Amino acid sequence: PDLSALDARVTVCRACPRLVGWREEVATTGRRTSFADQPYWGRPVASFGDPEAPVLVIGLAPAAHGANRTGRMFTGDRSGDWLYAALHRAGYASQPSSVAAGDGLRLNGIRITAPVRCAPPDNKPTTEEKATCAPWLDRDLTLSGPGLRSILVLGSIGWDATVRAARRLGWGVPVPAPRFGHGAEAPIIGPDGNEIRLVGSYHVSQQNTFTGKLTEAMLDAVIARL
Ligand code: DU
Ligand code: SF4
Repeated sequence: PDLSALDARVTVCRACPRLVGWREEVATTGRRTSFADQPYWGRPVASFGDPEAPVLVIGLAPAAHGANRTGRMFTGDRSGDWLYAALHRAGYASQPSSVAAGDGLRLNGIRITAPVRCAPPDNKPTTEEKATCAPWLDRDLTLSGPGLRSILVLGSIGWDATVRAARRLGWGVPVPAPRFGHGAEAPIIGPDGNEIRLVGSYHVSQQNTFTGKLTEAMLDAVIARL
């Protein structure tokens, strides 16, 4: 599927006034001292990885000083350190770290996207912002859907967004809607009648990894199910 046109379009979206203001403020006057000598991306973040991937990872939204700085999903922050290390252990990532868009990292068999493409204040998009960004996820899923075998969703916001998107696209979603939890699993029937395994994981944010709510072993175990 040709995801490059979608990626190009999403990166110039300005549909959410509050998020446009925030992503640009962080990128100009709000830069972290440790990154003060770097340009910040400050725009919506495209999906990243293998365009033919049978496995999709769906997070939440770019981090203000992570992907909003580097321009690549989960790149340049602690969440990404966790995620890419795990993807490397599982053989999906060519290297264990993801520090900058030009670091040579390649993903094989996996692609990463998010239901909200701009960094939100406090990592909390509003209901309206989630709805405004939903068509980008729909398009992403439409293009990758026929070849999809599984989707790893990090956190409940991504889970609900994915379930709703699948419904809108007319994919087969169990009723009642499957509920999020770490290790939750639900079968979804994709556009070609392909069964897509939806797998939930606690998000790789520091809130979960620092406190031990999400351990490396727990993350490896859900990735092994993809
Ligand atoms: O130009 P390209 O080789 O199609 O790569 C575009 C983009 O996607 C680049 O950042 C590498 C990444 N990518 C990947 O991670 N894994 C693939 O199998 C193909 C592309
Ligand atoms: Fe556009 Fe999504 Fe960013 Fe809103 S969050 S401005 S819809 S890319």
